[in-house]
Amino acid sequence: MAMKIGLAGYSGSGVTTLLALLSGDAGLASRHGGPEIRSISLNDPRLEQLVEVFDARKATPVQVDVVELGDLRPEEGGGLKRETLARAAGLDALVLVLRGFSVPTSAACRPGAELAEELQSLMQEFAIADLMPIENRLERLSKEGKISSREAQLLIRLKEELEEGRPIRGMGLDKEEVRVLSGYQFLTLAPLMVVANIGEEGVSEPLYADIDRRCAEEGAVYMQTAALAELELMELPEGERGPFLEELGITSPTRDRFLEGLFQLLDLIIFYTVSEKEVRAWTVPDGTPAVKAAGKIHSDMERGFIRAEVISVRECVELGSLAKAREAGKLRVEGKEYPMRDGEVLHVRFNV
Ligand SMILES: Nc1nc2c(ncn2[C@@H]2O[C@H](COP(=O)(O)OP(=O)(O)O)[C@@H](O)[C@H]2O)c(=O)[nH]1
Ligand SMILES: [Mg+2]
Repeated sequence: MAMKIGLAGYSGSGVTTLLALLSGDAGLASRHGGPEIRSISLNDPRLEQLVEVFDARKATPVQVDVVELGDLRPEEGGGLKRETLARAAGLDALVLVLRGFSVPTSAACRPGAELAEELQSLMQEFAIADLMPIENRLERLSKEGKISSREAQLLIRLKEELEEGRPIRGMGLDKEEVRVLSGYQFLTLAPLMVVANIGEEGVSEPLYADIDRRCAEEGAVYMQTAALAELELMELPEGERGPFLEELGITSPTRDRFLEGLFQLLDLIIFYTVSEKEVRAWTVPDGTPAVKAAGKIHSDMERGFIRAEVISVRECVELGSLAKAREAGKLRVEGKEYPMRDGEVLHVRFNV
């Protein structure tokens, strides 16, 4: 299953422009329909190398589904709107887009002036949206005389936190508590990335320090983009973009930095499976036991796991095949608990 990332921000902050840039679908930016979803795949030189070495017929990169959440205003009396909740179901991370560029129609707006305030205000809205279903549920539980139940007691703790404007994610809930809450789709529980859409003007050092510090406090990954300008450059042939990107201070494309940021936020690594039929990239949290990584490929592989054969992509490319790697004694044999690291080829021996 592809990762699912939610994109949200105040209207006019550049959410759709960012999605257009991330997906390479420039036409999206001028469409003004409802919220959209795009699947984007990771540029992955290691995958390309493996495809070449194995002469594979198919290459499957890491895919990320990016969903615009759309309208964030709470439904009267009950949390986020039904459509918004549906789009937010099962998010792996939440990305907030802040408007840091000036608009000609509002003279009062200084570029990047209030990034930290805008973040604060967005988080406040999410906190309110998360509060509403809690209040409704607590009312029900109280009427039913279940206010001392574990669920009610947990909800009361969440309520106190949210009323202070603090996100649930910072509460250090344990796995069991998170499981109890999984039906609610709380947005302040999702890992957070912040994208400041700062436009061509850039952002001053003190403002940068301010928003950077706020994000660090929230455990959020922070990045900057000039979404519209970079999108306009997409019209140029790839080879001609360099100097213009440099002028904008863009060292690597937003799309790449966005995905890097996500990987950092979710502590993910990539491992690969290889055959002539298909070379494929998979993501798991850093240090995931080999048997769980195997389960990601197929549940039978987890159930009937015998051992893992592991080699780094670099060595695998050098040696040219798994058979040769085995001959050269470079294919390591590892057990169930072996912690997977970034950039390894995994071959699972299993029996069901
Ligand atoms: N100057 C400037 N305008 C931008 C930038 N990003 C988006 N815009 C413009 O801001 C307006 C709103 O953008 P849009 O992506 O539709 O915002 P959304 O409402 O958050 O989806 C559009 O007219 C965009 O062209 C930017 O980086 N600089
Ligand atoms: Mg939009």
